Amino acid sequence: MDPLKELFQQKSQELNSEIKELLDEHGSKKVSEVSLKQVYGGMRGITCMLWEPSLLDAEEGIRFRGYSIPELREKLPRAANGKEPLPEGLFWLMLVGQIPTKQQVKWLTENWVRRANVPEHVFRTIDALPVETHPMTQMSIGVMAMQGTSVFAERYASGMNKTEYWDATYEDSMNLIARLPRVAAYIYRRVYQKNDQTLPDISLDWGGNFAHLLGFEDQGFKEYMRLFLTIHADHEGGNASAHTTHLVGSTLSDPYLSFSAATNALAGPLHGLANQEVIRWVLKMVDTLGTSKPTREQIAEYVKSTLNSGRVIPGYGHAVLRKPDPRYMAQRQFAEDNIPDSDLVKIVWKIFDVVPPILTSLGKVKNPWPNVDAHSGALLMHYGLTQHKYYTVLFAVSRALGVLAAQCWARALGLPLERPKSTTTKWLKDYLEKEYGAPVAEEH
Ligand code: HAX
Repeated sequence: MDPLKELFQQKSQELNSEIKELLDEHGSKKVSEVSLKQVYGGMRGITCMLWEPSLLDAEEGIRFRGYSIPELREKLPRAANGKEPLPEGLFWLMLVGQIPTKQQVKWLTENWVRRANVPEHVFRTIDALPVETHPMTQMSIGVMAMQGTSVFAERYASGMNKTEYWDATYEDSMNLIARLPRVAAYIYRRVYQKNDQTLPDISLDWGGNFAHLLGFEDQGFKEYMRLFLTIHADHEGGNASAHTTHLVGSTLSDPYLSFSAATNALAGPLHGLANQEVIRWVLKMVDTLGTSKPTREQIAEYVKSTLNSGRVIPGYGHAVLRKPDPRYMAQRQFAEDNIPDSDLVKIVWKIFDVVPPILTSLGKVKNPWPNVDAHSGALLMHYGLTQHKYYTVLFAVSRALGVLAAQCWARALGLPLERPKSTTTKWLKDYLEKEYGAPVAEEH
């Protein structure tokens, strides 16, 4: 058994016993209650799912196994001469709850290199799509095309014992994560580089090699990719891509099926597609205003015209966060340190000055602050990755780390099929009347 798998098995056996005791002793105690507003309001704030890799606090932002993003940038192993964390280290941390040593991360990088071979038919499947198909659709289909290689599906078909589900899920997760940069970069070069494909550089780490496969050898871009792939990896379990992975996986669909579904959730403009939408919106602003150095007043007018046309300001707001997103702040710091003179980056910073008071003045926006997607586009543009329809694919590659670590845990803990209760407005009205004697409106 490989060292990470062995450690995971040990940790999961420990947590399994802990959970058993917890449930035996406290199983019927309440941790959350549900209001009518939450039933109609997208289930915000209902604590009802287990997700071990990370936890989100509305004020403070995300913590991965207890570590904040600034702490991860400090503590996780880095590439030689690099300053940013290696995403491999974060995967290790999310899976087993321990910051890995440099040697452990080296082992993981090398292990993923060995698993990275993508079957040829996956590329032919992608090739069958019109080249103008959105890159996220190509990504989702590329992941699905690998499903025939699922260890979980194969072992399940031959009668796997349920105590071994975690092992097969671990194998699939490791293989899928290892292969993703190749599939994602294939799509990029197919769509934007006249299908001029390149080979992996097996001397590089996972993020560095992804940059190389995309065609970027600049060290600054490689460092940004490592940071990007680390900070987008997980945001606890309730966000749409994570929850989708969990829901689909809870039917014992294998990691390829559930992660492909997650990419479809990520492709929505209120979720991961927001990184594409932000840069489109900023570029349109520059175009409309006719200047690459707009004033705050000009930006404010543009923001108001977007709102007046019934659209959201992309990159702002969040379902849980109530402060500027630390993932935004980490990218801002990276830009301050590395590319403080970029016009686009300066616009992104000015937007941060302008948008929150305007959103607050609407009186309904719960979080007026920037989220992770507000900054990435300006950095990617600076390094020459200008094809914004591709940006969400980068997010997807990163998101695999968190959601697949969580799926390993779901299998190891034997989490059941997810099946919350839904209801109807009629049932709710009857219930309110019965329980509270509340007068309710007549049916229309
Ligand atoms: N611009 C304009 N209006 C906004 C807004 C924004 N950025 N954010 C929220 N609002 C509006 C909502 O549309 C809603 O209006 P209605 O009542 O008229 O429907 C109202 O404010 C209350 O919404 P909320 O409770 O503050 O926010 P939600 O939890 O419903 O939604 C969203 C959270 C992220 C979807 C929302 O803030 C939004 O649409 N933001 C812009 C899109 C975006 O940046 N998405 C990426 C989020 C981070 C992420 O998942 N990245 O992958």
